[in-house]
Amino acid sequence: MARKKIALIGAGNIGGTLAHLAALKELGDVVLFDVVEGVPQGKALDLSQCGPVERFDAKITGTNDYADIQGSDVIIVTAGVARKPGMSRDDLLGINLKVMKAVGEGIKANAPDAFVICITNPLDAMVWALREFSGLPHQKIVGMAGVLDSARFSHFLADEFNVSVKDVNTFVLGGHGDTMVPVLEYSTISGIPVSDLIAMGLSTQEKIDAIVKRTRGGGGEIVALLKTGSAFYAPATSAIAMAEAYLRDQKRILPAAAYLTGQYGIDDLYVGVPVLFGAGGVEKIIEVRLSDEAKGNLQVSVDAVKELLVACKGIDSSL
Ligand code: TXD
Repeated sequence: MARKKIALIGAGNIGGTLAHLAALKELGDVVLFDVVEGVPQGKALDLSQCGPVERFDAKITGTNDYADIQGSDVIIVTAGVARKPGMSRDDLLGINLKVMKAVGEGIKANAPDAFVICITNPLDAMVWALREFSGLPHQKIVGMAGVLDSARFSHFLADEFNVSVKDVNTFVLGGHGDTMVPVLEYSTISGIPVSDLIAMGLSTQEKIDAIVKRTRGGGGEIVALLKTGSAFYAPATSAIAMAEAYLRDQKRILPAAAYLTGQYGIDDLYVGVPVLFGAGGVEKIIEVRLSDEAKGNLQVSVDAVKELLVACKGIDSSL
């Protein structure tokens, strides 16, 4: 069987880490694409030289030419710019929307059969726009946020209860931003709901509320510490889990920004929900029962995503 091919559009912090992880896990050969000349080629060469030490079989190349992504099985998109001081959210939206247009056209022309994972922010709007520009079927393109947000939530809970992260399962739904919805009723430690653990006196509602708040601001906390960029190790790890679920037909249920057609009462929008991932891409949207509070919070999150789409349509009249 021929090796799979993974194209990474954007060879920045996340792109480089994605390439490293994909090679270590031998998911396939890797093509790093960026508009900046030299960077994808340099990173590819550096990463290739990990091979003799780690003993992985993966060809890693760097390019500035979309033709080199031809035949990709998976494409992970991190291309774009991050918000800089003095830049409004709309400025960022305008710049990254243009980037999505270029990337979407590159995918459409060269790798229309790929499974695409978008990471670029503002996530829920960018994955929607990338779908529009690429023309891909909706089940073949998703946004990565929920795996990362849930990982943050799980990490904080494992710390609070002083248990292994292996036993913690959490779900964060909704848009990727301050309005995301960590769903407590589906957050468990070895199957024990967090609410039961509170009742057992192992934590308090106040402490869990603070963890929920910290999860929502998880990205900002790291930006404030790094000062020159945003998180990249955990975002890359999260996207690789999604890519692996697709490539190895794992049938994993992971939270992701997927296209909804009425599920959760949401139509024609990309929002974070539990998704069954397999060789078909998004094989099923899982509709879990939600409390009235979670439903209300999800609605707030959906409204925030809708506002971004209105702004996108205002910027690009072809949308
Ligand atoms: O959970 C999530 N979805 C996220 C999202 C978590 C963390 C970071 N998130 C977002 O990912 C972040 O706000 C950014 O929008 C992306 C990428 O983050 P990264 O840390 O990798 O950013 P870098 O290091 O600035 O890399 C971006 C690269 C850089 O090399 C640019 O030259 C390149 O994108 N770039 C392009 N590549 C291809 N095509 C075009 N047009 C282009 N424009 C810039």
